[in-house]
Amino acid sequence: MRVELAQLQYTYPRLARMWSHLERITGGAAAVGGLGTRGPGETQLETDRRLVRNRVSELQREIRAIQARKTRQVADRTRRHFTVCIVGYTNAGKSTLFNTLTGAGTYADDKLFATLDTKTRAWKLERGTEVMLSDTVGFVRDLPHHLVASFRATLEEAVHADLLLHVLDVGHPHARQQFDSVHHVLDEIGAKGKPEILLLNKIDTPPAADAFHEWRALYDTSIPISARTGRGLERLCEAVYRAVKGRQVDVTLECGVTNGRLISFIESATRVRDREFIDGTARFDVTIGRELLDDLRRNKAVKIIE
Ligand SMILES: Nc1nc2c(ncn2[C@@H]2O[C@H](COP(=O)(O)OP(=O)(O)OP(=O)(O)O)[C@@H](O)[C@H]2O)c(=O)[nH]1
Ligand SMILES: [Mg+2]
Repeated sequence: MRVELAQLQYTYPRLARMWSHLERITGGAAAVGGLGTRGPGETQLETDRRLVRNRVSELQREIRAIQARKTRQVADRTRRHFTVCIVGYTNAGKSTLFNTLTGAGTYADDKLFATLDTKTRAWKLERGTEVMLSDTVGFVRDLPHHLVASFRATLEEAVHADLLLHVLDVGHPHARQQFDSVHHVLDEIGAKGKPEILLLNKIDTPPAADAFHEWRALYDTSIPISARTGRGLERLCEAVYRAVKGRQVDVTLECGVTNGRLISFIESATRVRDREFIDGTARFDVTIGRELLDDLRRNKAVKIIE
C-alpha cells in the first residue's frame, strides 16, 4: 500500500507532462478513453488527477490506521528481541546484505526504491544468538515532503531498533553526501544517536577498494565488507554479537507449573537454554534482554535467580 501511495504521489506531477507529450504526438487523440468518466469540461488530465488524488487520500487514511498497529507491533517485538536495522542510501546494497545474512530472497535490484516496505527476518549469529534483522527502504537526498510521512512509517523499525547497520557504497562518487543524508533522515525520523555500525560496502569493486581506507581512518569502528561476496561479514557478525551481549543477561526464572500464561510468555520472549519441572515448579535457564528482565521484576509470580 505504501508502495502504491509513493508511486501515485510520484506519478501525480508527472501526469501533466505525460499527457501533454501524448497530446503532442497524437494531436489530442490520446485524451480519449482514459480512466474513469470525465465530467463536463474536464480534460483527461484533470480526470486522472482527480482519480489519483482520491486514491491518495484513501490510501493515506488506511496507512494511518495501519501505522498505529505497526507501531505497537514493532514496540512489542523490540521488547522481546534484539533488533538490528539495515539503513543506508538507496542502492547502497542493503537488500543484498540482508539476503546474504539471512539467506532470504528479498528483491535486490539496481534501481531506485527496490525496497519500499520493510522486511524483517531472524538472523542467526554464532553461538545460538538470534536477532531480528530488518531491511529498510533506501534513503534519498531532499526527500519530497509529502513522501516523508510514508517513509517515516516504513522506517519505524529504525526508530525502535537496538542497533543500526549503516550500509555505504563507499566507492560512490557522492559517498560523503549520501552518508550525511542518511544521518539527516535518521535525525528527522527521531532515530538520532542510535548505536550504529558503519559498513563500507562493495569493496570487491576497485573504487570502493581504494576509498575504504580513508573512511576507516575517519571511523575506526567501521567495517569494510562486500555484501555480494560475503567478505568482511564474519567481523560484522562478531561486532553485532558483542552489541547483543552487552544488552542481554543469563538468569534463571522460576514459576508455578500451572501458570500457563507466564510459561508461554517465557518460552516466546526469552531464549530458553534449559528447562526443568520439579515438584510443581518450572525452572528456566534463559538469556533475556535487560529491559524485559526489568519488566519481569514487577511480576510477583516469577522468581528471578541471577
Ligand atoms: N559489486 C558489488 N555490488 C553490490 C554489492 N552490494 C550490492 N551491490 C549491488 O548494488 C545494487 C543495489 O543493491 P541493493 O541491495 O538492491 O541496494 P539497496 O540498498 O537495497 O537499494 P534500495 O532498496 O533501492 O534502497 C545491486 O545491483 C547489487 O547487486 C557489493 O558488495 N558489491
Ligand atoms: Mg533494497
